Amino acid sequence: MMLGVANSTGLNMSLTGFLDFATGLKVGLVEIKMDEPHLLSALSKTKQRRAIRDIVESFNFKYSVHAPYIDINLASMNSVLRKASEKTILRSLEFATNIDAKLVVSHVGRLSRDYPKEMVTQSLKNVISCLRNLANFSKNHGIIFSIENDHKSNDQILAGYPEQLMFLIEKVGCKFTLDVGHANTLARIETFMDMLAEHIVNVHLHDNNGEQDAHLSLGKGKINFSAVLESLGKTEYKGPLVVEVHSSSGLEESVTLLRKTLGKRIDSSGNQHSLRV
Ligand SMILES: [Mn+2]
Repeated sequence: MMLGVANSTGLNMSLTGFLDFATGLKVGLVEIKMDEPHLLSALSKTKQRRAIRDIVESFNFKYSVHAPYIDINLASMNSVLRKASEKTILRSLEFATNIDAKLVVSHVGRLSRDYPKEMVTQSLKNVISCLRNLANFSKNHGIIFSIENDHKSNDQILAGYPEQLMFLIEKVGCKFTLDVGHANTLARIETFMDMLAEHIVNVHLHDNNGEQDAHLSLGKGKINFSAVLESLGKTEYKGPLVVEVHSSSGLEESVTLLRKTLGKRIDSSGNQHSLRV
């Protein structure tokens, strides 16, 4: 398993600043979350895309790409917004090919609580259509496309519970990013591994108390990470473990804690993304 970290908009760091920080943590992988305004511009401007590629290539990390999720909704009933969302994620897949990232993760989106529950069926049809296009593009470009499990929300979630994820993954033919913190707001984390182990290609780690999606440092909430990592080990998962904590001190503490917990099971060589396809 390779240890990684993800940037987040709340950190308010430049890309170079974050990659310098990750270098100090001695992790092998960085998951680039594209929602930072200076990264979003790479989706529409060639010059900016090249500048970011140059920065990324000047560091010695493996990279994965987290497609934008802010304002993005593949489940929108508004086809103009839905198509713009699909296009944004498609551009993120193109960006991944530019920086030689082999894995992209995307959120699925939600149906607003203001719609009647019956509309979930139509919303799911829309989601599946978008995700199939994105999965096909990924397949043609040698990228592993994964969807991430959602957390508890007042809106109608379509990819939160293991059954929902299984349905989408089978319909679309994509892979799964297990977000352990999100899972903890909805069901027993082990249930996700029991049902979806063969599809997991990426794992996000952060803590919470089971209610809010707080992205706390590992150990600051109620998740038993030793137990989670042991269960994950039993599934023979060998992919990235990406710390997705929303503070720089929290990222640092969490990486230290994971090193202690995992010891030799971490691949720090940075040589190869060990992903099952
Ligand atoms: Mn996540």
